[in-house]
Amino acid sequence: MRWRYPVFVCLILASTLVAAASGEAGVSVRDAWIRETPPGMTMMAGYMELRNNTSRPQVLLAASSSAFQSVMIHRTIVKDGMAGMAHASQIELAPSASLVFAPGGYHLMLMTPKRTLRAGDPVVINLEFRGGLVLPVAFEVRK
Ligand SMILES: [Cu+2]
Repeated sequence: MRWRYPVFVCLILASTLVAAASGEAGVSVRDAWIRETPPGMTMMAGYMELRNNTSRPQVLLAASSSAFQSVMIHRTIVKDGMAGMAHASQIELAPSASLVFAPGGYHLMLMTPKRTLRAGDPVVINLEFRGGLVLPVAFEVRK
């Protein structure tokens, strides 16, 4: 099990780099996680807190990840007592505003994982903003 240590150090370095990159980009992400599902499930959900550190609006247009066949931005909506999900084509973050993606609200719908993801696994999801900014964010799978 000696090989585990260098791998672990690399992961810490990788997440530090991702954090540094998001600071420069003007949009930062905190508490990014994916809810673990039983193996074989074709859909998972990702959550995070987005913050716009700039003085202009930032618009999230799309997300993608090599770990999933596709990623969509969704919002859970309750209508007539029934919960459903709607695709959000874009999300505008006002200057200095934060937005929380959480169960029951906005989430990243992660379709068809390419491998089984277990608690503790790191997954990178790229957030794509208007203007061409692409922010790679390290999500952690949690129970
Ligand atoms: Cu959804």
